[in-house]
Amino acid sequence: MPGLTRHLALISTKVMKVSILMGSKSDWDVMSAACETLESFGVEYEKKVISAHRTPQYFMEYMAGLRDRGFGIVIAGAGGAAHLPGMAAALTTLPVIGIPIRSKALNGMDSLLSIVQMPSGIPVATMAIDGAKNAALYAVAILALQDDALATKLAIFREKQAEKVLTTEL
Ligand code: AIR
Repeated sequence: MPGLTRHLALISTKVMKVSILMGSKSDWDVMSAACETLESFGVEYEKKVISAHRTPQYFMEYMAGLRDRGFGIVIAGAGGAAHLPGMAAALTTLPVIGIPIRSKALNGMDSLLSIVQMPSGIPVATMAIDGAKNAALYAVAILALQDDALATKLAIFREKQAEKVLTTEL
């Protein structure tokens, strides 16, 4: 393995995994963007349907083992009375990023307010309604604090994005 590649590979071993949770399979259309984005950065993740209301016991057991299994961040998407991100944050000291999923009845305002209005002491970094891509980018930014190779990938992503705007012709 050439010197630089070997060096980058060694740095990359420090990257922790991301746990992607969603309250229902019906959230997958939105949440898949988080998976695709993490894949494009080469960040390992696990995806899982888990519900604070429908599978409370399993949820608690799953959260208890996360840190020991090498996870560094939780991304949790849920709709309606969306307790998943807040409860996830209560059950781990890992950073939790919440995604309010657009609901039919209230267009996602219920999800947004359920997730964003966390009482003091247990924070959830709340994204926009259906903001799964940004959740993944935020996770990448956190992981990049300890990973130079990932930080470079993020900088390249930003450059390409800016280039796209600057070269837009109408
Ligand atoms: N949900 C599931 N358990 C607790 C909550 N808040 C959410 C899901 C989904 C919505 O309920 O995250 O957005 C509707 O789920 P379903 O399974 O009825 O389609």
